[in-house]
Amino acid sequence: MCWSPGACLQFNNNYAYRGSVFRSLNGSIIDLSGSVMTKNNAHKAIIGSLEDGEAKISNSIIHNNGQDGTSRSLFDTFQAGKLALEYVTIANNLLINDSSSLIKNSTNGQIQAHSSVMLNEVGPVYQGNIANAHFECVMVRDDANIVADGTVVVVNDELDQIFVDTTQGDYHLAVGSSAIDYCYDIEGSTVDKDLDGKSRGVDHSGVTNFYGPYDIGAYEFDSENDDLIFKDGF
Ligand SMILES: [Ca+2]
Ligand SMILES: [Ca+2]
Repeated sequence: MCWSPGACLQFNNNYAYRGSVFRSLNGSIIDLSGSVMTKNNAHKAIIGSLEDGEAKISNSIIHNNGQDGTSRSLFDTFQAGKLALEYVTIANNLLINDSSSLIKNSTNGQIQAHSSVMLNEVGPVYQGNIANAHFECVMVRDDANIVADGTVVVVNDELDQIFVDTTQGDYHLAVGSSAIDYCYDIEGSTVDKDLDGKSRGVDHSGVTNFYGPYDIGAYEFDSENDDLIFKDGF
């Protein structure tokens, strides 16, 4: 548990050749919830390298990594590596070029991404065997290589239409964000609070539900407080 709502775990300014935040090897399991990962760099797999190991990441924000412009991916998997993302916000990461991807599945790894904002600034979200990856309730810039039976939506919205203020690292959802009331309750999900400890699945009366009342990414839109901020700002 975290002593206060928000980012319990911070992974900042790490560098490694491969996997600057973690490497999951030979059956090890990493479970990260409530983390913010920023300003990390690596030659390959800025955040995590899954080498016959597993990682589950939920209620977390992965932003402004790779600013030295050397990395080809945020995550790599090798052999039987497994990566599961749930309620994760990914934006503003700098990968090396169009042959980069947020997730690279080099061999036969298993990828699952649910209820997440996964904005790919260059290259696709995913590279690898499409049969081994499942994306459900995910917002992307480009859906190349993403399995067709998932609920994935391509958006062109500017960052300040989606989030409150990314220049200040604030990835709460902006008023009118397309991430609000986006998804249904994913089967098997164990996440019932957001990164601030607020309930998931709050049905905002002013927003038509896209697939359902659950917001995607690290935060559920707080209609009471976030609307007050909006009103104060005007
Ligand atoms: Ca909602
Ligand atoms: Ca609604």
